[in-house]
Amino acid sequence: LKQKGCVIWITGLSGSGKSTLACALSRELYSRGYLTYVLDGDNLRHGLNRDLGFKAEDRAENIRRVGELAKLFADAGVICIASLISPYRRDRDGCRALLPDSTFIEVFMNVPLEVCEARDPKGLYKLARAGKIKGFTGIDDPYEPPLDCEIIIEAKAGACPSPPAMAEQVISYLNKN
Ligand code: GGZ
Repeated sequence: LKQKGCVIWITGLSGSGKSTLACALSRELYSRGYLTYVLDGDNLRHGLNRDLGFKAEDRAENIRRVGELAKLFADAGVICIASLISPYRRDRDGCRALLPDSTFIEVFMNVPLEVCEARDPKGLYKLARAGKIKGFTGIDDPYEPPLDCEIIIEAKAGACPSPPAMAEQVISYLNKN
């Protein structure tokens, strides 16, 4: 392998584009000859983490497990792309602490709630507003934005970067660092 393993940790609200970025990034890196693997929160919740719900302790355990898993991939030399809401700073910092310096790259999807809610790809915000889902991040559950992350993807209503543009922003960071 001509690459060094690392973890690219994508955090942000539901509907902020985490999975879209993870997928675009993985494809683009693959086409450039890099080995990647995507760990997606929503997918893992159907298998490895299917015993977990959405209260704070469960989210913490979800993030902890995925952090440990991501570390194993990075140890094996893979560029591991993890996309989870990971709403608590403490939990994200716990994952960072598992990895050698500069091999944990935190990417914040800085997308206003209004934009995520307008997208509402799975209709979950609508259900949360109607009180049919309780403890939905951004509605009646907290999201703590990173204070000091490596990359911020900015989007606003009417100004959202395309998936390839988001991927390029991450790749240019990786190339520089
Ligand atoms: C947040 C929820 C909830 C609640 C179900 N809060 O956008 P999605 O649908 O496809 O992805 C979200 C996913 C969140 O899983 P994570 O493992 O990323 O969450 S965390 O990091 O906070 O542990 C969303 C769906 O599950 N979903 N209920 N109450 N998102």
